[in-house]
Amino acid sequence: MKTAFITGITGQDGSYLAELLLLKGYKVVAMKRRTSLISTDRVNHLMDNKNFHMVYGNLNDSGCLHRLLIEHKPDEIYNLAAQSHVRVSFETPEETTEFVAMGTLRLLEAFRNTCPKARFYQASSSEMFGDNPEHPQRETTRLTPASPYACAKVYAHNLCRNYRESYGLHISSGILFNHESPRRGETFVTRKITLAAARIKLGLQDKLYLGNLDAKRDWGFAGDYVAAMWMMLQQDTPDDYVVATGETHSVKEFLDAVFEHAELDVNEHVEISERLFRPHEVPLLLGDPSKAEQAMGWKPKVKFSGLAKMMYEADLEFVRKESV
Ligand code: NAP
Ligand code: F7E
Repeated sequence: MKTAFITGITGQDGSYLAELLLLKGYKVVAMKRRTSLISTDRVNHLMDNKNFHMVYGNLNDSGCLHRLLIEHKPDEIYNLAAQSHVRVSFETPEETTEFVAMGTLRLLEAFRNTCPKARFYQASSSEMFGDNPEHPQRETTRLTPASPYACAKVYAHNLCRNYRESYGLHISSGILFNHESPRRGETFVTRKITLAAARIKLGLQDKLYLGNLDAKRDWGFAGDYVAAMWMMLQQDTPDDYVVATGETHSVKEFLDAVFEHAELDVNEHVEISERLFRPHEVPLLLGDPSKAEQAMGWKPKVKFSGLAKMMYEADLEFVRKESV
């Protein structure tokens, strides 16, 4: 039985990845940090699985990371933990850098010193392309990060390549474009829209405040994207891959798709708030996933309108249950 070690288990991707690995027969050792409120909603359904082991840890704590890797001897390490909100990274740049950049360095050192035969996945991001107008963006596109979050991800991405080349380690970075799901954090724009639409539909909310509606993103489904993470670690040779749908849509298009499906009027319920604009916007992300498709046979199954409907329907159900 293979053992996988996952950081960021309480997040969106951690939960889908753990499900996938358990189905594939892995033992999953999942690291969570201590929080004052219980944060395991996304993985509570896995707690009874005898192959799922939750352990406390933090990317801030080198000693703890070393101890966990020595104790559990993983075959695969998935580094998903991060302060992952771009706008928040402008408000907490030091904390974001500490977790995203230094946290990755600490985990890489623990990996190199304790279990160098393991395989390592790094959660890199399309935000690293920042405001580079060149598109579609691929593995070779120049990185011009436009936020503290993206700068920290570029550091971690470069460090992973450096450790791979310097020490011959099996490290792959997935440059994942935005991926969403009913488990997406409620402050990311897609989930904010689907949750608000559901609440408006059920008469529990009237207004939805949004920022820049013109930004364009390449949105896919998180369930499809965690499969690409696993595939990367099954390759004989480690490498970096763009994971995307190859389609881009504006925030306005996502809003319209959801409100149309919900039979709601955008003009009646949506207002623009300057407060929600960012100091520096990433105007357009569009990925070219052809390398992932050719090398690993990876293809997204869910596309834009299917994703919008899936998220809205799930939120309608969620809000109904919540309001009983
Ligand atoms: P998410 O939902 O925000 O989850 C982040 C996870 O990291 C949470 O479990 C969080 O724990 C944990 N975490 C934060 N700081 C930590 C620390 N110091 N020590 C240990 N754990 C810590 O993010 P996601 O959407 O699943 O994304 C997963 C990874 O992919 C992240 O690295 C993100 O930056 C990257 N990424 C995401 C996307 C996307 O579109 N979703 C695209 C590209 C890359 P708490 O629950 O305690 O906060
Ligand atoms: O913003 C605009 C906002 O916060 C998308 C993270 O997972 O994907 C995510 O980062 C767009 C931006 O995601 C609101 O200005 C308008 O242009 O959903 P988001 P993000 O910043 O693209 C990347 C790949 C990651 O790596 C990150 O970890 O939507 N927007 N109005 C808004 N955004 C938010 N959050 N809230 C609004 O009200």
